[in-house]
Amino acid sequence: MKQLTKQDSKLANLIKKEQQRQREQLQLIPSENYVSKAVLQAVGSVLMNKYSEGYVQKRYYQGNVNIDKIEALVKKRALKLFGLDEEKWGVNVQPPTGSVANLAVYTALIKPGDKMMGMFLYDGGHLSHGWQLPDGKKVSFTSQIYKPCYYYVDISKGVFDYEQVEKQAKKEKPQIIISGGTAYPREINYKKMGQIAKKVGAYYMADIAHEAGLVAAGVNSSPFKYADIVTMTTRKTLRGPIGAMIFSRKKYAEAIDRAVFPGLQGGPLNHSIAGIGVALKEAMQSSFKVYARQVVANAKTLAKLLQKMGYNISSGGTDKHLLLIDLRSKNMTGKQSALALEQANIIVNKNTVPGDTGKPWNPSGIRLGTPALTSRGMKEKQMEEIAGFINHVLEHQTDKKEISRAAKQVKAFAKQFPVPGLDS
Ligand code: DSN
Repeated sequence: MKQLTKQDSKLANLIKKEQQRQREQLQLIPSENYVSKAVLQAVGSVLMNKYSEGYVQKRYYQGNVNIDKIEALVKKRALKLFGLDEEKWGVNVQPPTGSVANLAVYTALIKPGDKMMGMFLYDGGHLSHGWQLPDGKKVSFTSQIYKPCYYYVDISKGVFDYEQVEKQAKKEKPQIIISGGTAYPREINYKKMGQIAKKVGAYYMADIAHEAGLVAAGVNSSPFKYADIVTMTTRKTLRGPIGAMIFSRKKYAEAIDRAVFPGLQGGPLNHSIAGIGVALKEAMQSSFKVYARQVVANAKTLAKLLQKMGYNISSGGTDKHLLLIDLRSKNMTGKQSALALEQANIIVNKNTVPGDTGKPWNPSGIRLGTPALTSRGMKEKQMEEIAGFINHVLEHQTDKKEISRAAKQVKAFAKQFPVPGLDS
């Protein structure tokens, strides 16, 4: 940071403050992680100087000889990591985010006004799967273009009843069915979802943004056998930089490429694509499997411990990297609890829970995840300490003295664990 500090100390200082924050706080937002130094170097490279509209060997501008090789390599690695046959599957690595990737899929496969069926947001779905508020307000652009409908968890269990999902699909007759989202703690039955989509003549898109790293490591099941399209972001459990990928059966690949460029975007983020390539190589190592297994073991441990402390864990536990605490039985709110935890250096996000009666900006739950903590080398033993911190802060959330005492303890605890990309 020497050059930056000399040239722009204001910005350099803010970046240093963020580095400090990432060291001193416990990062439990399940969609966040720490990339390696190698990923940071690729993303901070001169690749960002180049415009590369188009695709490998089909660019609109000259000078893409190296970019072509990079994009081809990243695509090859992406297919290899998920065990896909290049003859049967295509992959587009250019979307800058998951929402853009999803929009590209809809643009390629369905028409404006067509129906999309996704997981209800309060039950763990995502904005880009056609979210509109229960009062009809079309919050996501996808719900303005397409007609959204949803499937729901069984409120008493917090899990999907696939017979109900099938009934709903038969009633709604959507053109595309989407699984995945941001806050469903259980594995999705991809086989069942694929069968339901087939029965109603819909495309099946599995959005595995959250689970991508766990699927790659074989720790969670894979949707590729059953889905027409699989989308994912690269920054979550896959531990890459911000970016996204769209995997599609070969017959849809050309339409999807056209939808990404020139349909929705111009020049791709070459630096980010290279960073994704580095992360994909890292994810092929046996150490990544160990990491992914530990992510899930940590989440299960945290869920069990919090349950023992009297918290209502949505669906009774987790199969993956995230858990959702329904705070209604404790007479706590998501917003207040997340703020108190932040003051104590524990970073989570407020979240809606199944059957939520609160508002999205003050919902009844908080969402916790273990990918970032695990990247810092934390294991079950540390989850015990963290569960203790969380419980203590939640129980004393209006007690300023207790919160500031906890903040000091959490900071000292966090600083013992190196942050990848910064300290290792
Ligand atoms: N913002 C992401 C998450 O936190 O789950 C989803 O896009």
